[in-house]
Amino acid sequence: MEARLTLRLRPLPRTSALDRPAPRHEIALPLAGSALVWAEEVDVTAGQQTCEQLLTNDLSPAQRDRLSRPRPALCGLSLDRPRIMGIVNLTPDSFSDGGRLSDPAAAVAAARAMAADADILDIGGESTRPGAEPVPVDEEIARTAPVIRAIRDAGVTTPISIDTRNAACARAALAAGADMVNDVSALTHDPDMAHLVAEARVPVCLMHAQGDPRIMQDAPRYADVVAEVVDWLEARVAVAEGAGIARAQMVIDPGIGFGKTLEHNLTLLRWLSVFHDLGLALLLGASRKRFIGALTGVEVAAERLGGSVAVALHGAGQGAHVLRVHDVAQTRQALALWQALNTIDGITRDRA
Ligand code: HH2
Repeated sequence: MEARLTLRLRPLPRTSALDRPAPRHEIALPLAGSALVWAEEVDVTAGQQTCEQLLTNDLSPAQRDRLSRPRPALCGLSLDRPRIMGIVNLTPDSFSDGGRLSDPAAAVAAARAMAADADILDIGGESTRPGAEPVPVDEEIARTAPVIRAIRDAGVTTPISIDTRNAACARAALAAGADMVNDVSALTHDPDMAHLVAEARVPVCLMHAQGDPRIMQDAPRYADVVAEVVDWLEARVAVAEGAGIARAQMVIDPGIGFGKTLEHNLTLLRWLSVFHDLGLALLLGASRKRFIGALTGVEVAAERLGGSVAVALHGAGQGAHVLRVHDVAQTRQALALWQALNTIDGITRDRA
């Protein structure tokens, strides 16, 4: 017998530049607190099956609230427009920029330069690319904590996220001046991580992955990738809540490229707005990833700028709150245009 799928709401996102006519203000629902993206129609879905289409005024107050409520500020940043998380990989082996910042002074300089355009700096000392071997935690701490301390000593006040699956590394990073934890295992890798995040009262990104980085791309399989990723994240949110982490501190992420085929990645990107049904802030990390190379034939990851920007703008149009990217200045420029084009008759929260 087939397992029954949970019904989810998939708002159909609209922006001013792309849609005519202008929003009907009586029913236009801002998407997850966005000042630029809204929905008038919402599909009731079971996995990738649409069961029914509703207008937003057919929804219950609780459903409307879940889909539209402004998400709490993240590290002091309001989330009514997409925020850029700039990637600083302090690893010898990251898939697109490994080894570039092996010298701490170079890392600090790169982080300072990136801070001009990034809203958050995401600093990592362990590659989680497909096939990557785990790094001893002492080594991971030695790569990250001193650089975070040096960035703070250099006067950079941009919020810093530590990209780690290990509580000891997160603890050292927070002590050195980091503000949030980005855990690609969604607190499954290290049994101490949930407790640490709860105790430190910092935001945490919970990302979906199927399988460990070493083997995750071997043969990823889903009966319905949308249903499974949403359900899995919902369960991880419940575990995090049970461990004492406030929902206001949580960000969810479908984990593009983590145990997913090209088709899985594309499906999740097309269905991104369904993640707003969990009522949390949403992060998208697709920058330079392999699926962009697979679609375009661009083998060298660092040359996937155009594809990366295209996916970032798609994420913005689906109401993603945080875009995790390597090419920060270029993404900032693209978003500035996207924002300008969508502001003409875009809704604002007070008009909706
Ligand atoms: N992707 C990577 C690493 N961390 N964190 C979140 N929340 N979401 C992501 O999609 C994500 C992530 C992989 O990218 P990168 O850091 O460039 O590569 P590597 O893991 O090889 O260092």
